[in-house]
Amino acid sequence: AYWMSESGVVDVMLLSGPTPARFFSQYASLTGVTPLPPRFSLGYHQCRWNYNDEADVRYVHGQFEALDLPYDVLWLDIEHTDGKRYFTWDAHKFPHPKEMQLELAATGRKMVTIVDPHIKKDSGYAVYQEAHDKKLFIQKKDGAELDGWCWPGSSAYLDFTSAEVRQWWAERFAYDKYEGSTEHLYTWNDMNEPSVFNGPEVSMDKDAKSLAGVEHREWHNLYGMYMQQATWEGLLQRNEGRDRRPFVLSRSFYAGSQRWGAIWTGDNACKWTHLEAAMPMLLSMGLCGITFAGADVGGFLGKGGGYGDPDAELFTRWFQAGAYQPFFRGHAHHESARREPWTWDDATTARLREVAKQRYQLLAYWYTAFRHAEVTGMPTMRPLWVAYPKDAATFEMSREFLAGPDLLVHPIAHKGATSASVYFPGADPWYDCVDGTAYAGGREVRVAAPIDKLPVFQRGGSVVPRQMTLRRASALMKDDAYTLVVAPDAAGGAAGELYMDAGD
Ligand code: NBV
Repeated sequence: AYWMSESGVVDVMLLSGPTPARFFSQYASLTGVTPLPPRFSLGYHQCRWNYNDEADVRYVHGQFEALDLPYDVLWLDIEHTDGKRYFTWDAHKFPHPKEMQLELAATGRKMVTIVDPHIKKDSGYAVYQEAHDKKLFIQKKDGAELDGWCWPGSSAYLDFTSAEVRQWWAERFAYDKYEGSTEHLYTWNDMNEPSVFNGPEVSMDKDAKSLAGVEHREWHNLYGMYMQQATWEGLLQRNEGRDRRPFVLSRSFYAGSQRWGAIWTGDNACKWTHLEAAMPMLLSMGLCGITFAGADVGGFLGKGGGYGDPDAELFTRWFQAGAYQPFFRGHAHHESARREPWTWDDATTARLREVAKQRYQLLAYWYTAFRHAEVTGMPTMRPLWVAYPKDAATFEMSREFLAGPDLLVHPIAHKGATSASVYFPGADPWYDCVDGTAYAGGREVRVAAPIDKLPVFQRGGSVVPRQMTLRRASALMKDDAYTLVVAPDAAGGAAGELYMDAGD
């Protein structure tokens, strides 16, 4: 291997393992872990660029309610703002943002708004004017405020590498500063590479300067992480001592970003190959400590982005895969056709409901896996070799993976496929999660996978907790009973774990 650095010294650390588990805890001791996410954030997230106005939000939310489709969070993209001035609302489309959030919160739902790092240069926009007066923006080589082109037009970029700027940014999330926000509102940081449309490689000039006088080439890869950190601090601080876990999604990340929330893989496209590619991408991110990760379900770029819109088959397969990946969010480009779970036919809606139900049945299992990640650094979504490091057949395998310690998942990522060749690692049997069929370990077997079936198997020797009552949101499951599904190993034994707390 070789490394190249644009700006000086490369620090190389060798982690000695020797087991994968030891490696993860060594890496976590260097870069940190993902704190246990709020439980709602492990549910299904419904996003689109854009949900147009309050009526649209009510319609989408109402459909999930009416059709008994579980979801936890509804997302608003850039058009919800007043001219891409973040921390504001378009007064015509969203005149009553608080009431809207409270209405959704009454059924246990949360909302997320997007807050990007480019700040519109407009003296009438308080966020810009205050940051300008306090000189909190990145500078050009000559010391003048950097000017970059992004969604709002001419924009300035806060220097998130500065602790003082991060604290100032965190204060923007106070309920009296971010008007129209409530404790049910969380945050999405996009474009934080940082993305500058008219800059070199769609970013800033390499010799742009931070407030400490350090060139952009030095901190380029850190910018997104520091922004996510500042946002995270804001969501913590807004509760003034009432300890509530933040949720922040970021597009850009670095080693250590796992401490500040979730990451998604950016603008994928509506193509079978991108559904397939999500697996090695998310597995790689997990190996690098980023365990709360997901890819846009359905593929972000649809018709408008030069691709097709997902048909019922592709969307169903994607939804199945996403339901077993750590961060589960449907998202779509604004020029693509609507693709909420009811936009195909009734049979598809019923299938998608079943898939979402499986996700919600397993929320406590995911929560427990995230608790482990917090304590040990063990990723929640893992390649097979992490658990079977002596089985060479698993070393290059990314067409199937382990969701938590005990579930083997083999998403269908090929058009028209109705069966799959599943490799069952180890010496213990694996049990089909739907019908209980047992498969001996150490063999590859072709299993049926009609459109309503995602091949998922429980490891012999495990106990998996499930909550079997169908609820439309995680908050409503608080007092529901647990069903412990016991899958015996070859010697007839099984063990499992269940971590519970208040969830927030
Ligand atoms: O904010 C608009 C989009 C967003 O929906 C997407 O998820 C991001 O990755 N954003 C990129 C900017 C425009 C992309 C064409």
